[in-house]
Amino acid sequence: MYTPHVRTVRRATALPLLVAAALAAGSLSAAQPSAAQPSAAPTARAAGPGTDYAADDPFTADRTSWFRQDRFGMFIHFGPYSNLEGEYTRPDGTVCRDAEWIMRNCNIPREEYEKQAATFNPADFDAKAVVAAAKNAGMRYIVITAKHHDGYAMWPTKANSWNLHDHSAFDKNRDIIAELKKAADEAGIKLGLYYSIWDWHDPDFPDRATFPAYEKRMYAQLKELVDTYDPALLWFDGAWQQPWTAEDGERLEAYLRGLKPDLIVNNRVGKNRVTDGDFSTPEQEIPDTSVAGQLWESCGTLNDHWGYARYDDKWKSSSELLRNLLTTSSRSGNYLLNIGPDARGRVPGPAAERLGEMGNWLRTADQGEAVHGAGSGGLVEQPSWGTVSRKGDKLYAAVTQWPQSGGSLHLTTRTGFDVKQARVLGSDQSVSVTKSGDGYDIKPSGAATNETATVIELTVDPGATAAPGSGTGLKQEVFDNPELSGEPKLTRTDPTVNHSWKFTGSPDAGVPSDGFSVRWSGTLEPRRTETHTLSTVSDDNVRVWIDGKLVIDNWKPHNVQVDQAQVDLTKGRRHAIKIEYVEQTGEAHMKLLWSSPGQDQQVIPQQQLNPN
Ligand code: FHN
Repeated sequence: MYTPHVRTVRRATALPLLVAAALAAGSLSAAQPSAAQPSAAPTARAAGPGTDYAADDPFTADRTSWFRQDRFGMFIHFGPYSNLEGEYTRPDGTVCRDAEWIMRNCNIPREEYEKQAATFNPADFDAKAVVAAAKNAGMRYIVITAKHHDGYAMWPTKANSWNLHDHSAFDKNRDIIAELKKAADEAGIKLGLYYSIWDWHDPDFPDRATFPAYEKRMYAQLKELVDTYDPALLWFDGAWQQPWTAEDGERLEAYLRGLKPDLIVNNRVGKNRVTDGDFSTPEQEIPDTSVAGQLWESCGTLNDHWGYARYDDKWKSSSELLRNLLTTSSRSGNYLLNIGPDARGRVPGPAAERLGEMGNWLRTADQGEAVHGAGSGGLVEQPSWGTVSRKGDKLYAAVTQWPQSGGSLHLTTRTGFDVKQARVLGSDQSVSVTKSGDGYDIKPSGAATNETATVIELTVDPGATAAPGSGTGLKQEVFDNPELSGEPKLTRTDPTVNHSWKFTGSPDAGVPSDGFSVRWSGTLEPRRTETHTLSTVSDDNVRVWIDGKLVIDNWKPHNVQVDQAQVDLTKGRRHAIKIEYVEQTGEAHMKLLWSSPGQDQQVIPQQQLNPN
């Protein structure tokens, strides 16, 4: 159950008071938003000192397990922009091209855009077929645009009449989000909903003075979506736009987690930072390494557009798309690959073709094991000839540059481990693995099995990993001043250093939300003898000592920042650790994570920490 660690009576999850009242009174009309709506800001009751919004560690929480295992999802951009199929002919006869941004980038007058939207009739949208295409591709979750920037709701919202039910030529007895939810549930596919905070259509959006009226309707719509469709994930967008602020994001995220504690939310609920939501959202790119401090998902298009554009034939090959998927998995990331249905709701043929080819490759010889449930191949350096992901005692080397006959592939190891067995998936050729220099040489005896990537499965013994410890946490001293001075306001054992006090919270009800400091001390007990990467996620000052040596020193006020240090730790040994942290003003965050070649990134767990 998500509840911020509230040590005060007030709760961070209260619906903004005015919104709650409006919803209760049913005063959210289906009519177009009008200035007549109460414009008072819907302000959530401040959670106040003692609130901690970090409910769990997304790297290990049951709540995020499906997301961390599934790895591959379908993005669907579908809305009234699809009705134009990427082109708008201006009154002067010139043609303007865009997809989901067509209203804005082609300067279509509001009335004209509304007029064309009234003809939108995706009668051929077939939720079962879309879900089947996703499942057949090896996709395990779907995220569809419930509302994009044009503000048009793809479900029968009561917040206004700018939606597929009230403003289209579509069958008023149908609800495509409900159809998709039903089909996804039946197929065992998770459903996520995309929601743009930025709204071009709602007159109250852009101006901070009227924004509260928009925000009230937004909260109401989001409650509709959660209550009606029970989405596993909310994919926010458009939050980069003013007047949306990090504080707005804090309130919204707390509200949603109160509505649905197991919900997964992306970082665009706030301002795209490592402390916003559960995962980072690189777009049309794949980060060079795992993202420090947060889960991540790279989203991309099949051609050059998110929404349907009839002329866009720049379809990426299934090989390129599969290599993107293998790369994201090898870095513990997810890949959210987009389709844009046409005006009738049909999946474009070239899109369906590529998804089918991707699914075929993943099913062939169980090559999908290199993706589903797999993650960083941390035991080795990522090679130039392909990617390496890991799943338990298996390493999956997806080779895109097969060696010449008699040649070998070199893997540089990052830690000591043995290779017990090696085989090429889909081939009975022999594979020899020999120790060589800083790692292993892998020599396959036959040819590559396909053009995309040939997968060599290595069964490894990842070396000695100690059993989980019996730690209780670190000694925590909290000071109600920003100098760590005087007697601590309170001293206790902190199970983990995993805190997001944000703007309104603090370590205790008796400690103000600004101007406090914390010292943690004790010992850290690694489970593997390796060079560990320690990561702090902090706002403001942070310093970390290991065995008396200062290894992280960011001792100045700063916005949310990740700092890292490489430290050699020995299994079974208790290394002294001390952390000092200061919250000056504004947001407050302090998290301590670790990773190593044999340890995936996580908040350092309680059982590996001791107060002395
Ligand atoms: O502006 C949107 C864009 O239309 C599309 O929805 C992408 C997909 O993530 N997000 C925004 C651009 O970053």
